Amino acid sequence: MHTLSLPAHGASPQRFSANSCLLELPHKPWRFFRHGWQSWAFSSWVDPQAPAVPIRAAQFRAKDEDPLYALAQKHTSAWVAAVQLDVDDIVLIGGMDWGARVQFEENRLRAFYESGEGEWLLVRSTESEAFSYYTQALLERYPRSSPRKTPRVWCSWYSLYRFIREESLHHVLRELGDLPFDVFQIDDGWQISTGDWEANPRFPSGMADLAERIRASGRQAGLWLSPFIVTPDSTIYRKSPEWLLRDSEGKPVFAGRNWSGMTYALDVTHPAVLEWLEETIRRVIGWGYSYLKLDFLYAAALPGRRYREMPRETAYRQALAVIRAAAPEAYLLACGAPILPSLGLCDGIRIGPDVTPFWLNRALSVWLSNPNHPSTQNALRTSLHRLWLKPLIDIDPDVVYFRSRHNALTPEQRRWMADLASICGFRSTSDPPHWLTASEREQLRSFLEQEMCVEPLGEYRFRLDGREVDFRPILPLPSPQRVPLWFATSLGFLQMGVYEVLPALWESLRIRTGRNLKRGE
Ligand code: 9PG
Repeated sequence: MHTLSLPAHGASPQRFSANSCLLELPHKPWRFFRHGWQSWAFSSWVDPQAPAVPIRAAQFRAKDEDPLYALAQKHTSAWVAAVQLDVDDIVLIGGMDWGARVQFEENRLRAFYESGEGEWLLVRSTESEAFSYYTQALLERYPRSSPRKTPRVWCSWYSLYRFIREESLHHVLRELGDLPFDVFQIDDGWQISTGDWEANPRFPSGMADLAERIRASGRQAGLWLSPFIVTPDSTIYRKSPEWLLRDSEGKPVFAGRNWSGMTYALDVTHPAVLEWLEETIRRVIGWGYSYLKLDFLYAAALPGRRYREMPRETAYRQALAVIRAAAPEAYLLACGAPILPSLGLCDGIRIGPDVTPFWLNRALSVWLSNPNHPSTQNALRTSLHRLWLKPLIDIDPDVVYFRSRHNALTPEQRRWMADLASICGFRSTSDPPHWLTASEREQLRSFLEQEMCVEPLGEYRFRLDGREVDFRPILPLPSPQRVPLWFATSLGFLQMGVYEVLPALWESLRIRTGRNLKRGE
């Protein structure tokens, strides 16, 4: 155990190697900066004196948190943490290697690597300077993968959800007209099952045909895959059980429940899994897709027993490197991804949970103590605390809504989303043009065309083309409320059903019956 002494404010950053180290603080810090493990995981300044509150429903812990620390009493941060000692007085400790964690203990910080030694950076300065030292050090260690222009993306998820079919996508593709999107990305719902990455019967012409139509419209074709998880109905789960990651009792490692049901992690150190991964990626590239949204990536780094024993984030990194090698030219967007081990291999990364056509799912998020759960407020908060990643990788704060139809967000809330996307420089939406009024369509067009002049004004405030934007009111976590678990989950899923599932189902039905053609074209 390495004991650190508090650096002087403004002194040059210290770099050293250690397995674990302790830093005693001179007094109780005002705030603790907690960085979530994967894209969706809560990142924010928190009150270090208030205990860490675990997510109440276990079904969410595998998916929304690093399960190893999901029940920890201490605030636990992945790779980097910071404390605020005074005005403009921040102490940051950041791991440079995979598997670094920092915990807040009473009046000290305990930083450690899950296995072996690694390098650390320790600095005391203002918030922006401290993070920028860390970012610069990471940039030297993990240089950007060859720079590809950040594309403007139309993504099918946040309007059509799992109810996509080829006719609906053909229809949206036509009606996008000359809106300046670089990529048309097909999300979850095209595959036979999670694990069988072939077109399902709702795509009778096949995925290569769809890619061809997208490219003929002058855009790049994008496709969603979750290559490290499988569901029990998949061929892999049924026929190659040895490909699954196992826990200490030999049971498949649960990777969380999503829209396809219960998911399980693959053991990505198994040579047969790596071969299958390579072949799967080559196949979709061969169909004509050059933008891949790779989702639920954390599954490869879940704790478990592996075919080849190695630290879990190393296993993840090696599997991602196989994907990169199979798709050297493609734009790779990592989602649900452990942040640090994705650097240098992916082009972009999601930096917050999913947005929703409402501000907050109070039941699933506040009542279940799960600030990682999809909700626009959660997405904005976590993304705003990860802007320091921008020099390292394209940062995706998720799509922006322009529609007022099927949407409970206020114009001010939609403005915050668009402003954050402009600050990140990653622009995308899922709104089908026929869901937009004429003026909303114009807002979308200018959002896609504009290059905003962004001036940081300190503490989550910005000047955008001369207009001041203050994100501070949206940052605080709502105070926790105790509500029975069954009630919270029922109400939470009901809210998703009303705002997300029903409009998507309705749209899918309309397309099938051909009624869209009168209104939309
Ligand atoms: C597709 C989606 C979209 C989205 C991703 C990811 O069940 N869940 O709680 C749950 C949470 C997030 C989630 C999906 C399900 O989102 O971030 O953009 O691609 O998968 O399934």
